[in-house]
Amino acid sequence: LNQKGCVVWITGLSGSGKSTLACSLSRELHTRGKLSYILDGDNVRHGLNKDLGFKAEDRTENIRRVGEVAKLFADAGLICIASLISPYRKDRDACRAMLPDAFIEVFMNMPLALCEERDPKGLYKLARAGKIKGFTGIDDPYEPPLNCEN
Ligand code: GGZ
Repeated sequence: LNQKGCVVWITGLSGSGKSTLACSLSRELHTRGKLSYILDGDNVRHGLNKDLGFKAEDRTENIRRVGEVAKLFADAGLICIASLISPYRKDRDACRAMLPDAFIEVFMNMPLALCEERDPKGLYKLARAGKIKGFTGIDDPYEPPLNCEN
């Protein structure tokens, strides 16, 4: 494998298109003969991080673990595409600090109103109805990047 590894870290609100971008990026890289691997909040939370919920310290631990695993993939020479809300700037910056020369932060700069309109899983509706507490963008913060690469 003649390939230098890196991490492409996609951050943004639920429903902003992170997973879709991760998937099309991975396909495009494949057609160019580059090996990549997607770490998605949704799938990682079913296995590695199934002990974690959505309170602030759990989200921080979720990001930390995914950052560590992403670094392992990058060290092995893969392009690791991490797709998580990752709402806190300090947590993303801590991941960047692990791979200062090989961390590409991509911000899905999608207005909340559009994410909410799409609401692919009906989660915003539940959050507005108070049936999910601490939903990012509704009653939990999202801190946009100040130093993203896009
Ligand atoms: C945000 C939540 C919540 C709360 C469940 N807040 O659109 P989805 O459904 O498929 O993606 C969201 C996913 C977020 O997981 P992450 O690991 O990316 O989050 S974080 O980086 O903040 O740790 C959403 C669903 O989980 N979900 N409850 N309260 N998103």
